[in-house]
This record gives sequence, structure tokens and C-alpha cells, in this order.
Amino acid sequence: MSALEIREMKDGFGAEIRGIDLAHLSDSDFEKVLKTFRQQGVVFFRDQSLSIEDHVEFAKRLGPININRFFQPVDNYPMVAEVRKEPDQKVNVGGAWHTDHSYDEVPALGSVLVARELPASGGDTLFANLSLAYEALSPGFQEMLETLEARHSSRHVFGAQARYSEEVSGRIGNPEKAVQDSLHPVVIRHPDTGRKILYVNPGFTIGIEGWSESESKALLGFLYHHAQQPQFQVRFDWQPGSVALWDNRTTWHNAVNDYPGQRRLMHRVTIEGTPLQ
Ligand SMILES: O=C(O)CCC(=O)C(=O)O
Ligand SMILES: [Fe+2]
Repeated sequence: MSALEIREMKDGFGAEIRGIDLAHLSDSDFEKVLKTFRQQGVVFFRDQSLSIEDHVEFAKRLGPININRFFQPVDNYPMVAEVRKEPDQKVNVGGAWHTDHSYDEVPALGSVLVARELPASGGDTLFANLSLAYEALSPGFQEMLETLEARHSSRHVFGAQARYSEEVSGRIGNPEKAVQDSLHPVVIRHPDTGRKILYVNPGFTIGIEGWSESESKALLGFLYHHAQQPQFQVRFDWQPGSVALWDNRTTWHNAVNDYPGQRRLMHRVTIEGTPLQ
């Protein structure tokens, strides 16, 4: 008998899964984790003791690994990205609402983030559910959004002209690889569940295709304001042994930067996605 226990955090968004060891997960428990993950968009685990190898092995059960071209990897583990903030560093990685990899033609499915070193307090991560945000809009407005496409880019964040790498103390590299833009529908369907998702984000979306800059700004500004409402969010307080698995299509995330003078170190493994529809 499995002791797996699922505690939903908000109706339809976010769940803590207890009573399992991710390093020794049976196939039937893995299926339950996968099902919950697809329904909830983000799932959390407590009290794990994953080695770096265990972390990679768990992520591989979800799909092929995507090696992020901008993040510094952990020494000898190219598949594991370091999300590090040192005590003297002011800006953190991911400290504003965004969706990882939306600048790619085929954006990553999601990531498994493992806490390695935490500040005494603070350093939570916020997640927003973009299906809930979409579903709260009026039908006529939803219909209009479904006719649109948006352009996404990595240049303004990871490119040579961007100041982000400097701000995060050189923890981001390879600016010459920040040359891809991609075009995605403003409303996508989740590849596994078919549920509709509002797929624009403040980090990487640069405009609505065919619209002027001011028109784009007005619409995106409204959508961001709408999606950032607390009823679409959950907040995760990291403890030693905590692990998060999020879906990049359904969710945004935002790493709260409220622990000045302290170190925070996370390990991230990212999983390849499938083409968006
Ligand atoms: O450090 C975190 O909580 C998340 C940082 C982030 O944006 C990421 O790992 O993609
Ligand atoms: Fe991120």
C-alpha cells in the first residue's frame, strides 16, 4: 500500500504530495504524481533527500532533459542548472513574473527545482495559474484573444545588450545564444489535458503580432494585471528537502527576493516540451 497523500493548496491549483520518496518512486505512485501535476500545474514535495543523480533521474521520468543554454550548470552536471544568489548579490534569478523558455519554438515542459541552501527566512516562490486566469475572462474577450499571436524573445533578458547577466553577478552566460524569437498563440491548449491557457508572460513576451507597440502594451498590461491577482496564485515556502515541479505552459513563477545578505542555492533540471497548439 502506498502512503501517498495529496493535499490540494487551492481549488484546482497547486498540491503538496506527501508520503513518498522521489528517489524510490514506484511506477504507480509516479502515475499519480503525473496525473496530479497535469491537473494542478505545480506540485510540491517535502522532506526529500535527493542526490544530484536522483534529481536528474526523477526529471528523466517526465521526459528528455533540456539543457538551458544560459544558466551556469553545477560542476560536472551539465543537466543541472544552478539558481544561486550570494549574500552580496542584489538581484536574484527569476525575481519577476515569467514563464521559462517561452522564447523557444518548442518551450520546455517544466522544471524540477530542489532546495540546496536556504536563507533563514524568505525566499519563497510564487506561482500563478494561467488557465484559471483565462477562464475568469468574459467569453467575448476570450474569443478575441484566441485570434491573436504573440512574439516572445530572450534577447532583452539574456542577450549581449541586456544588463541581467551583470545584475545577477555573471550567473547567466552565452549571450550570443540569445538570438531566437518565437511566435505562439496568445491562447494555447495544454498538450496533455486540452485545457486552455493564456500564454503570454511579463518576462519574455515582447508584443502582439501585427499590433503597434502601444496597442500591445495596453493589452499585455491588462492581461498581466489580471493574471497577477492573488486568487490565481499559490505561494511555496521552501524548507530543507523541499522540491517543486512546475508546468511552464500552465504557470508563471516569481522568486521572491526578500532575503538580503543571505545565500540561496537551488538546483534546477528542465524537461523538454512538445509543440504548442
Ligand atoms: O529560485 C526560484 O524559486 C525560481 C527561479 C526561477 O525562475 C527558475 O528557476 O526558473
Ligand atoms: Fe524561472
